[in-house]
Amino acid sequence: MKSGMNKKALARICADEIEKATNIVLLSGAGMSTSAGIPDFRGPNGIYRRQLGINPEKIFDIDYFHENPRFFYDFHREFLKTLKTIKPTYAHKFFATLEKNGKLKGVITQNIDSLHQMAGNKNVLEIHGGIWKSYCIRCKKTWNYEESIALTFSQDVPHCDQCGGVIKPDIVFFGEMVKYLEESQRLVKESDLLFVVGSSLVVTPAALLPGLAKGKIVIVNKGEINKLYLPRSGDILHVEEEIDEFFKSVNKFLGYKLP
Ligand code: CNA
Repeated sequence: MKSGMNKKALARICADEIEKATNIVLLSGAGMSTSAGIPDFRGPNGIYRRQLGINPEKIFDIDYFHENPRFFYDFHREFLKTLKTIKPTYAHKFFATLEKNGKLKGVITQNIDSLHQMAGNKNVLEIHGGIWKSYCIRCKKTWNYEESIALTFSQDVPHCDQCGGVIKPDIVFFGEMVKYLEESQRLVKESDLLFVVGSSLVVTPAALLPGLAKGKIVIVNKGEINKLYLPRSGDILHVEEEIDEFFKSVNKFLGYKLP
């Protein structure tokens, strides 16, 4: 695993790899959105560092949701309010531009903030679900985005009008199955350049995906990452830089016009 070079040298290597590649895939994590104003989990200002009285890891714990859904909904309302005010980051726009130029085949995201779609990416696999719909955990009735938002802000804990069950957004909690796993695995296997951006690589099965890559892997993450599942013999470049700043440097060599 190469690293330790200066930012400009790393950016040059990265730009060269992008120029050579024809099948780029991005695996993104919460670090990709921190500069937009959404805290991550494990970074220095992450949600896991908050003093909430209850272990913050329980916010997305399915067993705890069944026990105390209000804890999640108090957090979720704040998250939805934040989403109304934010915009895609430089890095989101950079990867949307790579897709527009036929270089990037898809984004596999662990994020639920929809910033990739806002930036213009079309092929986005939200493996941890998203905020687009919600459903009753008892009778499985579903509500679309607008209905879900209205319910979330009109009731402390939204309940089903059909059976009285608790409503849950279609976000994958710890203890639930991820979505689009086979499609994600296929994308990674077929890629000739995999970017892993803003992820601590702690959460599985997302963290297992880079292990399937046959081409080069570029990890851009400032802060500790879990290297346990990374391929031992793979061609991996680890860039420990601030994400937006790094991709600005990369684009100095490529010259893409960003939206
Ligand atoms: P994580 O475990 O919080 O890791 C994020 C990593 O990014 C950390 O190592 C940080 O140090 C690093 N980082 C943060 N900001 C920057 C930056 N500007 N430049 C460089 N590095 C930075 O997050 P993962 O995505 O690995 O964990 C998976 C969880 C987080 C998924 O289940 C997500 O749903 C969940 N999550 C998503 C969001 C979102 O949708 N934006 C927000 C918070 C958590």
